[in-house]
Parts: sequence; structure tokens; C-alpha cells
Amino acid sequence: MVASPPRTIRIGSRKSQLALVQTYWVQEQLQKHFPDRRFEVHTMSTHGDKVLDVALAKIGDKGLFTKELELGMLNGDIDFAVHSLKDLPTRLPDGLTLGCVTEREDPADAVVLHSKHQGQQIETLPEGAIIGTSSLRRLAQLRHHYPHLTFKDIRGNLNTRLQKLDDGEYDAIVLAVAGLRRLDMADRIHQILEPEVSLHAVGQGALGIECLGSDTEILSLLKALEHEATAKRCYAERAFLRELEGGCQVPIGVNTVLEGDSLTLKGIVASVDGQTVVKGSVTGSATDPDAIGLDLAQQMRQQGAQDILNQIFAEQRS
Ligand code: DPM
Repeated sequence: MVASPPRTIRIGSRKSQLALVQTYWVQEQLQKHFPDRRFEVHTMSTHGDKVLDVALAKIGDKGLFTKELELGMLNGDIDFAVHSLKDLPTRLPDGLTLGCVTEREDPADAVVLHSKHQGQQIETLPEGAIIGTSSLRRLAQLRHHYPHLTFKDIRGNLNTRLQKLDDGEYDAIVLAVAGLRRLDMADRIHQILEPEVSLHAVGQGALGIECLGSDTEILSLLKALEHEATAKRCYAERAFLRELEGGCQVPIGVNTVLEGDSLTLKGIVASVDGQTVVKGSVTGSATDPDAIGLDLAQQMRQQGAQDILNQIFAEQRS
């Protein structure tokens, strides 16, 4: 009897340049670990890729960049999907699971200035300077620190955004360091924002690979790419966000530090106008990162975080 050849593994990805760079990296890593297996990339467009003219906060966020890929897995068209972890909702559809979390890039936010502001910092930009971002998290925190700046929505992929900046529509834009580095555009970064100014998004800088919870073969392949320290930090961050029932468009920021078994999670929830800010921090054992996230959420809820969020949810529905 001849053993049947091992199945070809089909990797699902969005079509954006960043998504593809990330997916090809995953493919390459898996190919190195499992030289005898075949890995193919299948691309799909998601709702978030198609609707470019509506502010992110308005189109409803749950699974904006992930739903089509999730259907692909549930229908058996692909075996797993590679996401920027920060775009992956904290609650996954029945049957799907977070198979692994890869090593994180710098999770911080970066400022890219228009060339006429060369040598400046975001804090020294003139009154009324226009900052491009569609992130409520960046907007709220930056408004809080720099009330003299003006904010304007910006959509599109990284190249489109940088082009709009260069064309003079904005004085500066704020983007993830990770995305710029992965696309070899780190030379555009003028300033990396300190955690005191901007706490990053949950999962920022890491990739999350989603697959069927029942597919033990895929789960065991993916374990080869798991980065334990990143995973612990991101599990704490995701538990925090899940407990606050925040989606991907909420003014919630985090920061995590792992030292030995000690994991510290800091969080912020800010009102969109930047006026009201609730902050907190919890340190605990990294063996139970979810408990740390839950703790911080409950602590901050008592300090008014939920009232801020409820107000935002009410406005997004109207
Ligand atoms: C999510 C947000 C943004 C993306 C919201 C946030 C930024 C939207 C914007 C959940 N997803 O961060 O508060 O600024 O208009 C996204 C980027 C990356 C993954 C781009 C970016 C690359 C970095 C990474 C879009 N998703 O944040 O500049 O892998 O973390």
C-alpha cells in the first residue's frame, strides 16, 4: 500500500501589500520548518479592503478585515489565515481559533511628517496642523496631549496614505512602526511615540494565525511559529479588550512588559475628544495572562472606562 501524499496547505491572505508581505513571511518560515510540505497562498478581498470612502469607525468593526477569510476556512477553501493580530476580533466565530501568535515587531506608533516640517516633532507642529489618522485610539490620545492639532480621517493602504501626505493634504500622519518596517519604509519615520503619549493597539506588531480549532494537523504546524513571550503579552491585551467589549475601532490602548514570569499590562481608555482619560496597570504571573487582562478591565471599568465606551458605542450606532 502506498501512503497518500500529505495535503497541500492553503494559506489565506488579504491582497494588500502589507498582508502579502506578512503572509509570504509565514509561508517561508513554515517551508523552512517543514521542507517536505507544500504551502500555497490564496488571496481574498475583505469588506475593509472594498469600502475605502467611509470612516472606519462608521462601518462597524467586527471582522472588517477578517470575515471573508473566516468563511474561507469554514467552507474548506483555505486551511488557515494570516492576520495582523490587531485586526483580528477578540471573539472568533464558532469553530475557529487563534492557532499561533508570531514574534512581535516594535508595537509603537510612528509619526511621518510632511517634508516642509523636516526637523520638527509632532508636539512642535504649528497650531491647526492637520494630522491624518482613522484610528480613534490615536486620535483620542493625541488630542489629549496636543489640543492645538487638528485631526482628519485618512484611509487607503500605506502607499496611498504616504502619497496623500506628500501631496500636502496633511501635515503629518500616524502609522504603526511595524507596518512601515515590514514594507521597508522605516526611513519615513520621524518620531516613534513613547507609551506616555500613545499606547498602542491590542496585538499591534504581531501576526495572528487563525485556523479551525478541530484541525490538529494545522495546529501542530503553526506551533512552530509561535513566539511565547509575544503570545503571553498579546493574550493579556486581548483579554483586556474582550472584557471591555471593544472592537478594533475604540480608543483603547495598551502596553505590556514581560520580565521573567512577571507580566505588566497598562491600559488607557480615552474619550474621542481627548478630555476624559482612564488609565490603569496590573502586574501578575505570565502563566495566566487572561487573568491580568480581566483584572485591568474590571479595575478600569470601576474608574469610568465603561461609561466612556458606552457613549462611543451609542454614537457609532446613531
Ligand atoms: C486597527 C487600527 C488600524 C488598523 C486601529 C488602531 C489603524 C487605522 C488607521 C485595529 N487596524 O490602531 O487604533 O490608522 O487609520 C492596521 C495597520 C497594521 C495592521 C496599519 C497601522 C500594521 C501594523 C501591525 C490598520 N492593521 O496601524 O498603521 O501589524 O500592527
